[in-house]
Amino acid sequence: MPDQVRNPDTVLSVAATRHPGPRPGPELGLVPRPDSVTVQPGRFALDHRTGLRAGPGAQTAAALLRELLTPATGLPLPPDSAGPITFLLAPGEEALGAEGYALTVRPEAVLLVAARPDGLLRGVQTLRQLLPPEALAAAAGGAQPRTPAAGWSMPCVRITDRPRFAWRGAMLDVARHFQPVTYLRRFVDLLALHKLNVLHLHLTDDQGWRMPIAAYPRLTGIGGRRTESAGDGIPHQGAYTRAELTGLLAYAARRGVSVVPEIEMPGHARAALAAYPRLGNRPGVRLEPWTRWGVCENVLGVHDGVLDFCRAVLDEVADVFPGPYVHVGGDECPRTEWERSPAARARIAAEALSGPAALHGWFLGEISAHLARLGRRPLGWTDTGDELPPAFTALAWRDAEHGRAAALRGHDVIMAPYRSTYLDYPQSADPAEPRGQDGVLDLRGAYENEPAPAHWEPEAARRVLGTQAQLWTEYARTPAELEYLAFPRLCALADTAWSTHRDWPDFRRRLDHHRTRLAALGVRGRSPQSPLLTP
Ligand code: TNX
Repeated sequence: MPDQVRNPDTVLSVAATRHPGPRPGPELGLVPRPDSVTVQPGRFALDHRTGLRAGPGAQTAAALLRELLTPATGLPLPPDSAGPITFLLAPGEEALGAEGYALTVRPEAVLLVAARPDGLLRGVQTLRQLLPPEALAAAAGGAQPRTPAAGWSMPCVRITDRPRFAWRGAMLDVARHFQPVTYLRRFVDLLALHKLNVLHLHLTDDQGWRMPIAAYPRLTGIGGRRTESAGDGIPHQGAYTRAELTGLLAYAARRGVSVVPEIEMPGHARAALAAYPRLGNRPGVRLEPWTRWGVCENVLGVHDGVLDFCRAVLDEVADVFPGPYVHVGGDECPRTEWERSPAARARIAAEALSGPAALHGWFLGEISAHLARLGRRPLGWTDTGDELPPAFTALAWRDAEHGRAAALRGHDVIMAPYRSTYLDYPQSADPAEPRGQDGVLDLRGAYENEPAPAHWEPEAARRVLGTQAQLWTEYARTPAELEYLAFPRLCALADTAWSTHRDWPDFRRRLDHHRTRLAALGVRGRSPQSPLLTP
């Protein structure tokens, strides 16, 4: 039995010290960049006999490695108490944190160690990236796994790695354009490959409601369809079943990805108003789910029936989604209807509020109290940095400095500033780019996203949980369009969320290699040469 399998302490002592080490060369091209990588001579070869030993608590990671590798490589990685691949949980290795891992690949053996199961899951993704890119190709449709001419092997390395931020996410807007759950699973796989750990699902908006709520079937029945989008004349519809969502959550959990639901209130709620007009400020007026984009002036009313509705919806959301966070929107809520509504005036008087503008904070405060009763934490978009009730974790989506303001008010903050994290913006100014919002976010702009800028006060920087990409889908309709927008900019975001190290030329070199993995996965992102969808 090789040394490091018998004596993991040799590796653990390396894990305990966090140091930059030599940068990973282009031959590894790991994305995101690990903390410390040392390439060593030799390679570790795998064949159909290569066994996998999973210590106590490491079985989920072993199962994931098999689930990911066996279809593409044909390698069964049978359980074997002698290794040569060993996965171990070492809870005493506090220096590795919740998601760090230490990986040693030697010619005779591979050892992956982490303090927590999630660390092993991150290490599994590194192992995948160390194998030839063919290892990422899914053997779909019964196709035979293809073994590279040189067989399956990986370079010998010592890696110690842990993320800079705990929240590394991507938001997908399935309200504007619905995506089937089969695609959500693929998207989760792509997040996990990049060590992103949060899928934020934007489930409701003015144009569509995608989450089934048993007590309110018209939310998806009526709110889940619209007659057209921005004058295209094409009906659009879709909704998930509860079983699909539950299955997705289990699939994501096996990959160490949590799924955060977002139910928009009190603005961006016109699909709900179409389904149940009594939730609005003008109950006699029938509305359709919105067929245009932008900020809609129809918002939820502030009478008791609306709060009862929101609480019932959130009860069911909390029942389906087990995670600690529930996102309740909160952004872009015009006050126009509240200014004219007798019920809103009555609420202002009853709660002794200063006026219609104060209803927004009052409403979110009521929702926050309900989520607290459910044992959940509210997340909300912040338009200004100073409008969310205290319990909220704030997603700063406009100016990055709003994140600083929110942090100084005592909010935890997730950085989502549109200038560097909105992947619905075109990737170049070339008119051949697919249509998007006005503006450009190129790859470098995405790489320059800095979630905790150096000029911030330490107490503000400490409040930053992390950062996430936004894929709004007014213009992106299909998985192919989404992936073109997401890649390679999502790789840049993953690097900024995981690594403390900033080095654009190094990122570009790694990405050149990483593109071969994306190609093996069938991801057709933007190529460096052309704005067009590559075949
Ligand atoms: C602003 S970001 C929005 C979304 C749009 C997006 C388009 C935010 C909280 N609201 O409703 O889809 O811009 O880029």
